[in-house]
Amino acid sequence: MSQNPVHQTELDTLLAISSGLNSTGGNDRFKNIMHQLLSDVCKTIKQFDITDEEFWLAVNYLNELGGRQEAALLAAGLGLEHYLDMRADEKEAASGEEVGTPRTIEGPLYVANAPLSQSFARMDDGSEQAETMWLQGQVTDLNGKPVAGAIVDIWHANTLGGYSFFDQSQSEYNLRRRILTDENGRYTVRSIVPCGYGCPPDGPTQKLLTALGRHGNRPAHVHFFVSAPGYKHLTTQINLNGDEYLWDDFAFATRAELIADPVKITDSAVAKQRDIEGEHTEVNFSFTLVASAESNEEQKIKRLRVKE
Ligand code: MBD
Ligand code: FE
Repeated sequence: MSQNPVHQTELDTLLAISSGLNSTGGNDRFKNIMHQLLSDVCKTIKQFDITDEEFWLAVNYLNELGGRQEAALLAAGLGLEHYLDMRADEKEAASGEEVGTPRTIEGPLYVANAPLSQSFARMDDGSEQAETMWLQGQVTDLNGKPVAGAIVDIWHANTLGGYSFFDQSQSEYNLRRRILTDENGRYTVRSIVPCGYGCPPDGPTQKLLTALGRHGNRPAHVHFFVSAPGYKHLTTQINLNGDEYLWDDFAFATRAELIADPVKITDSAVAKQRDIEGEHTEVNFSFTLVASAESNEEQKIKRLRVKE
């Protein structure tokens, strides 16, 4: 089928003007990106013969997404945040640099400036009837040398899969702490075993996922930022082994190297030593950091974050 050259020229002209290519001001990179994006959207409209109704449904969906502050949640759910990790991994592999603990997505639920403590912290406010989690590990470099004074910034959900701040029913900074590693590079926290997260069932992200025949669940996980002067910033998570969604995460964040095996501690002497009432769950996870070549690698990527 031959396309009408007149109409093609008309669309080309429209897209060039609408993306600012014919204007003097503005940002060139942004113009070129918008031009590609608009071309792709028009191509899709044509290919699927998108109706006016479908088009306005999509436009109003964007309003709904913004209204519920779920754009970053959808970016995770569509695998786009994971795609950024894939690209970062690829670049690292191509450069031949040594790698430490693998990265995985930050997700949309971080809150900056959680309480900072030395070596140890209790993360939960004691308000929930939950299994106690004793989480500990070491931060080392590629040679196994301990990194003292690293900041391990930890955040996770409660037993309902909710995160403090976003879940207004929780106390401020509940299940969010920053720990400075001790002289042996070690960190320890007492917390509660988290449950997996599920997208708000009445929200726009879940609505889109449902239309794709997908669920919006994540396995039980704990988020980490690990940073220290002279080392590349690490954004990662661990998954607790045994969760039904372990390899079916709607946000694609699971990696084999990031699975931790929860251990049931029944020895009352150990519990007493930790000042824990009875049986509890221990989780061990250690991190390997890579030395940074440039100081900007020591910081987490720039992104709008709560309380930052
Ligand atoms: C989460 O807890 C999360 O970590 C991600 C990536 C998306 C939604 C909820
Ligand atoms: Fe999470």
